[in-house]
Amino acid sequence: MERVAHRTCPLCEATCGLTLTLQDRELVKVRGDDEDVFSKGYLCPKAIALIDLERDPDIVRTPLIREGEGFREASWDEAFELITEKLGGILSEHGRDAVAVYLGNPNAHNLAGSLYAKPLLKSLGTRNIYSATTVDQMPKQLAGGLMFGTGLSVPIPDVDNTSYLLILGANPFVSNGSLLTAPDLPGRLRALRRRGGKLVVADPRRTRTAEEADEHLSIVPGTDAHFLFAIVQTLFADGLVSLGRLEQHTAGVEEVRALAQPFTPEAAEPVCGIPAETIRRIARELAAAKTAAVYARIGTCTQEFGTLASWLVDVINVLTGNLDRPGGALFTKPAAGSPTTAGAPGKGRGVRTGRHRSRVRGAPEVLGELPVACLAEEILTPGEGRVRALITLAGNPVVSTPDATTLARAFDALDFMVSIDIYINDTTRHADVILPGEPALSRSHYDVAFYALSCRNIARYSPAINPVPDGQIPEWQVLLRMTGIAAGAADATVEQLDEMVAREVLARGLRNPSSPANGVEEDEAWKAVGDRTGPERLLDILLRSGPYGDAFGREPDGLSLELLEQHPHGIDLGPLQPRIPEILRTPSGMIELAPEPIVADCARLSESLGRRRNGALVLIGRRQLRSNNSWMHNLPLLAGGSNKCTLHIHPDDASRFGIAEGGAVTVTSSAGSVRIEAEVTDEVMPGVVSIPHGWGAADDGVRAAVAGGQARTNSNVLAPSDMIDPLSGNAVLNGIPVTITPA
Ligand SMILES: Nc1nc2c(c(=O)[nH]1)N[C@H]1C(S)=C(S)[C@@H](COP(=O)(O)OP(=O)(O)OC[C@H]3O[C@@H](n4cnc5c(=O)[nH]c(N)nc54)[C@H](O)[C@@H]3O)O[C@H]1N2
Ligand SMILES: Nc1nc2c(c(=O)[nH]1)N[C@H]1C(S)=C(S)[C@@H](COP(=O)(O)OP(=O)(O)OC[C@H]3O[C@@H](n4cnc5c(=O)[nH]c(N)nc54)[C@H](O)[C@@H]3O)O[C@H]1N2
Ligand code: SF4
Ligand SMILES: [Mo]
Repeated sequence: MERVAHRTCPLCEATCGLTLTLQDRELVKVRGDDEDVFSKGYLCPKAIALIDLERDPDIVRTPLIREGEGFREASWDEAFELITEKLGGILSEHGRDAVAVYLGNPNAHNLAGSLYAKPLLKSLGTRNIYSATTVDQMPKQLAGGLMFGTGLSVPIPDVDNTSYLLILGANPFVSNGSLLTAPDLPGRLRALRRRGGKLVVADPRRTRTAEEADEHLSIVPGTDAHFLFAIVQTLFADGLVSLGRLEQHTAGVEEVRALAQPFTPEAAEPVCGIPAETIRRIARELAAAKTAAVYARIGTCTQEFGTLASWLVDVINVLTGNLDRPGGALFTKPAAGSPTTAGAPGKGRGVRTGRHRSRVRGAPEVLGELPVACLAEEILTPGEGRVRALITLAGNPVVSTPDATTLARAFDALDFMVSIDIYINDTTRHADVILPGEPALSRSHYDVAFYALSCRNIARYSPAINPVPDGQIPEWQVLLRMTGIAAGAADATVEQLDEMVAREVLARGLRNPSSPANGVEEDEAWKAVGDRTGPERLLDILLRSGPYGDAFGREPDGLSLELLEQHPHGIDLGPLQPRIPEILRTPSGMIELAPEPIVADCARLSESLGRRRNGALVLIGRRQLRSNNSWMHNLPLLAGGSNKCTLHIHPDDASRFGIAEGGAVTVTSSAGSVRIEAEVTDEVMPGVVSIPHGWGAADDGVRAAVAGGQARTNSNVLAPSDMIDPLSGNAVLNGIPVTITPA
């Protein structure tokens, strides 16, 4: 029987609404949902590949247990028994910190990870928590946290209304946006230009986004902080600083003025490669524009000065009076689960780092995590406190994080490893047990993470459209079973554990002074939630106790899951509104423009002002339209064509190093060496080479027939684990010194 269902795409941060056609349970057609309140029909090629994802024969659908070099299928009971025995043994013999966890990117894209990973971490009680965040956006979260007070205090550029947008280190025409949830971002950026606005892109590559912009600035990798500081210096020197309404809410302006002094455009030019007069002009344009926003993403985070660059982005937004005003950069007010709507408005505990440190190199904890660049050494270095067991949850660190070769070796040295994952890939092939989640269409969906970062306030829920296949267990239940095991309560039922989690989330919601449900009786609220269970119950609680919530009946017109169920195309809660001072959670109740840890790191940046490029090469990455980090190369609808794992190299460098188009090249860094095919192109600037990340390269024991048939190189073999941004612990994945020779 043919049927049609509406559903939010779970594959990237854009959260497009999809209209799916199914033949019985089989997905046969994917279109953009024209009636979706947010995406209005937009979709990208990845969404079509949901068809392949549902039917990929290589996907794991039953628990697997290691047997020799391979795996055998096992029952759930057998798998959980083995985990109880092994993990329980390690926990009781060696303590909580002996078990490490790595959380991957898809956790932010599904309700199981978004709602049930936290209880698992809590019951494990380990300090060895690692995630894709420290190869991604940790610098932005830390900078926002220090300035505004929570780990999710991230200003979002008002793309739909701004008249000037400066983008650094992001390529939304390919990535579809990050820390900026805005379906059809390409269309929104074109609309910006159509209404007379200006788009400027700073990137070492002439990306598709740069090609669509009014101006492309070729910037030397890793030097965004120099460039941005020179803009700040110009704003002060030219008397262009004007905070407007934020004046009374901002501390540290004079400190920033002093810090900016050495970073004149003339001093920045030889480091960042952008002419001094261009830097001055951009500063003046930003100040003169009716409204303007600076937006930066992965290229500016995964680098040496990631936190400083991320901080300077919002320093400029503040100094030009564009923070927290329409057309500038504003804070989302999410409907569910945000720390920016928790606690008393206007003041809070703020964000501190270094509450504990990594055992081997002493790297500080940031937002509860240690840098994933430390994981291999924590496993391989003998001694008290060594990591002996690992749980990976929807992550592929052997492909996504630094020094892949050493990390793979470390995983082989573990006493026990569990991977909750749907593929046997470069990471999970090292596991002792693999536990799969259920297919995407068998789960319900709500973007808890991304509606906290969207360019409008949005709420949209998609129910599961297929039953969970026989023999599979929903991922949220897998996580609860693991939670029980970690808590030493392996016999607790999923129902008991789920009720415990839900009671706690409810109690927290009712205690929250910012919640309209603050003070509602717990019994009354529990009754209002009725007999929902699992993610639906948690989501209902979060929505009803959230800022638009119905407060469990007290505000009858407010949000609830039931209301979202009646709106399959989503509910638009309106454009972003100013939230300062209400959103601030710093101890001072002010925007901290010059937070102490950041001020302390500025010396490192000043010292680097003397650096000159001396003909050496640096490596950067790039994303490809028809792929998604490491895990969609096995889908035939996305394979082939332009989706090639090649080394981009400028013609001048190709001739300098004797490299021919299509020729094989050996690329070497301090961490390792790879062989890859060259693609000579002036899209990259001279002195810079680029390899896309996400291509797993292991041959043995991986189950991915389509991906395995493509030429591929794991670029993170080249990323040294000792290169991190010291403040955030984020790995340096862009701007890695390399040498190349024809192979
Ligand atoms: N050199 C370089 N490295 C990078 C980057 C870069 O730009 N350059 N980018 C970084 C960024 S931004 C990110 S986010 C990270 C990503 O790093 P990771 O999150 O470690 O990697 P992914 O490729 O997203 O891996 C996702 C894993 O989840 C599994 N999976 C997919 N869906 C599900 C599901 O529903 N349930 C479960 N349990 N598992 C699932 C996949 O099989 C895969 O193993 O990579 C980072 N690495
Ligand atoms: N098709 C597709 N879409 C994706 C993903 C995917 O793998 N494929 N991954 C998703 C994920 S997890 C994320 S986090 C987002 C990321 O989304 P974006 O941040 O838009 O990611 P990229 O496309 O990698 O763009 C980063 C840009 O930074 C540039 N760059 C590198 N080094 C520097 C530098 O030092 N300075 C500056 N200014 N630029 C630099 C690179 O050339 C590149 O163009 O994309 C998401 N969307
Ligand atoms: S842009 Fe992202 S959310 Fe939209 S269809 Fe493509 S993968 Fe899905
Ligand atoms: Mo990411």
